[in-house]
Amino acid sequence: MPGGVNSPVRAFCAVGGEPIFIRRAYGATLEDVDGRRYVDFVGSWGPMIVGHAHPRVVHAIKEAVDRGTSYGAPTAAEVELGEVIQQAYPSMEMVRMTSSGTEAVMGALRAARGYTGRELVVKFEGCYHGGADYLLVKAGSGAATFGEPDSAGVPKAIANTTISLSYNDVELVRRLFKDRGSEIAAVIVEPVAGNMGCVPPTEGFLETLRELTIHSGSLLVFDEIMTGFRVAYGGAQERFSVSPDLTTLGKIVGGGLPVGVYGGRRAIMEKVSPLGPVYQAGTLSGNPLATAAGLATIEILRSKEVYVRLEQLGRELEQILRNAAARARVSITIQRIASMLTLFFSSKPVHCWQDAASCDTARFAHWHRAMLQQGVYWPPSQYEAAFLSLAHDTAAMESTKKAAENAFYSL
Ligand code: KE4
Repeated sequence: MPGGVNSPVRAFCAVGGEPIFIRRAYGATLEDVDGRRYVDFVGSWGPMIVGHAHPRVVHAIKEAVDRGTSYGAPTAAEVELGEVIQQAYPSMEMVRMTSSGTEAVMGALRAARGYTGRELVVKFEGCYHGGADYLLVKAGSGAATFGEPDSAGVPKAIANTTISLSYNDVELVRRLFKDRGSEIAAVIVEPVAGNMGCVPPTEGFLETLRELTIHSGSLLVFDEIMTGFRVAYGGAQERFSVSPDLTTLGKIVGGGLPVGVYGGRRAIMEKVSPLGPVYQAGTLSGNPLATAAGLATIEILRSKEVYVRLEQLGRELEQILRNAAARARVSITIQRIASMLTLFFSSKPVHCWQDAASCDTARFAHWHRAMLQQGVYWPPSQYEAAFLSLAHDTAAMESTKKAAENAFYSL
């Protein structure tokens, strides 16, 4: 396997050392193949918000597996999961399930292009929306010019269908829409960015995207694959009261099994095959085991106290890290929304990719190794978000506090 992994970030290239091979996980704990235990702040990159191997999730999967693993036919569970999603995300009048976030994003943007008859897609530097060619695109030479491929193998012609702007730069977006609004099929945005580290939207950013897309007949796509059921039960669109035309979900919605979802206004989704001309399909879409895990996970999240507890844990972790850094006189920035946060090795706030790129990644790598050696498994990249779960108990937070104090002193 390239790099010994099935997804690049797992290879620890950004922090050095060998990736840890995991044997099992439970609650907030990972156990590696040598029996060492870690407090887990990766949570499989977001899905494990109720903790690993939650008894109710395990039971739901065990119940489902005895009835078979896949039928390639509709099931009641898919409809039930669709209804639960619709209740939590009223903007998603119709939904389609896939097996990954990448596929959900591809489906959403193909629907947006099919519905508007336009081709141009706008994204933001530092936001990641999975592996579709036209989204592996970085900003072009001029601010609002066509994108440049951000990966080998992405044809220039494909990159030319995407423009990548600077996150939170309202003026730049306004200028692009003034010049080319009528060509834009969709703007896709992480409503709270997690893939350059946690970067919240500045006041008015999401509202401006909403206003400009309505005015120009373009569609607003919220990629809530990370923020969905994370920053609030109803995601960022509930937290910031901005309603997109299309939403993508993933991660938590599958409870750790492969589920992606896209959906939105009925008029748009009715363009999707077999109802309409926009083709999108998937052998394991709506898989019975994955929908069972997703339903069980969301069921646990439904109670209001859950997000009060996750906010408390987020605040506690933030305070632990701030105090430890201050005691060691290390200058950091922490940015957090609910139970997702990033510790930036930077003395200034991070509002966009340029800010994030100026962080001291060498210092982050040293700190990460020091935390790992003390049994804390932090995301192995400065440009990722860390995640808390309902399973992070007092003992987990206490050992994190000790590890952080030592790790900052070791810098
Ligand atoms: P997947 O295809 O990996 O299920 O989802 C892609 C995706 C789409 N949109 C957002 C906002 C995402 O965060 C992701 C995937 N996130 C990364 C973590 N930064 C997954 C980890 C990995 O790539 O291994």
